[in-house]
Amino acid sequence: MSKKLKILVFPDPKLRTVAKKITKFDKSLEKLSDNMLHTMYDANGIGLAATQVDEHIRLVVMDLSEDRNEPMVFVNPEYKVQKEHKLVEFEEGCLSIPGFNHNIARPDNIELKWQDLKGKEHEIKPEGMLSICIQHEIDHLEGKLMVDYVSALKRDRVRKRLLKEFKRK
Ligand code: GNR
Ligand code: NI
Repeated sequence: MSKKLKILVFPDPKLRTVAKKITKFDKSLEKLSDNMLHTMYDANGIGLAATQVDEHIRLVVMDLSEDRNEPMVFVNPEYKVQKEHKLVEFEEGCLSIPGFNHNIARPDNIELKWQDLKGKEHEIKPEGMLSICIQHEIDHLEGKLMVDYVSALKRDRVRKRLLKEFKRK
């Protein structure tokens, strides 16, 4: 059975941890990705990085399907921005910053590499939501959050609100 994990909320300093590369492709990695998918579905998210559940390894789960039945797992995901690219804005949300949505500009043309749970390597040029979402998730693995793209005033406002809201929760 999979377990629901606790999602860290900004400004928890643990969200600033840089995640370590995964080198062991074992049962415990499978189990964590199952638990992360369960946690993501329960929270109605489209993606989740291990950092958000206080596991500081380079693991991301995602499901971009309408019916929420196409789980994806990315181990050690990395991307390169293509020379030919535009910045495209999209209104993003984050399970670690509840109630905060903001337009974030990201490159639309990337080359993505990752490994699966068996350690096999994959490479694609993603488009649309996959491109946006994987960049958002890789930011988490680097300790970076959506609030880092907005003004200090907005960041401070959301920080204060969430500190109050999540005090002793
Ligand atoms: O559920 C999520 N929705 C979303 C919408 C637009 C851009 C990125 C995302 S990811 C987010 C889940 C989350 O916080 N992942 O880290
Ligand atoms: Ni997020």
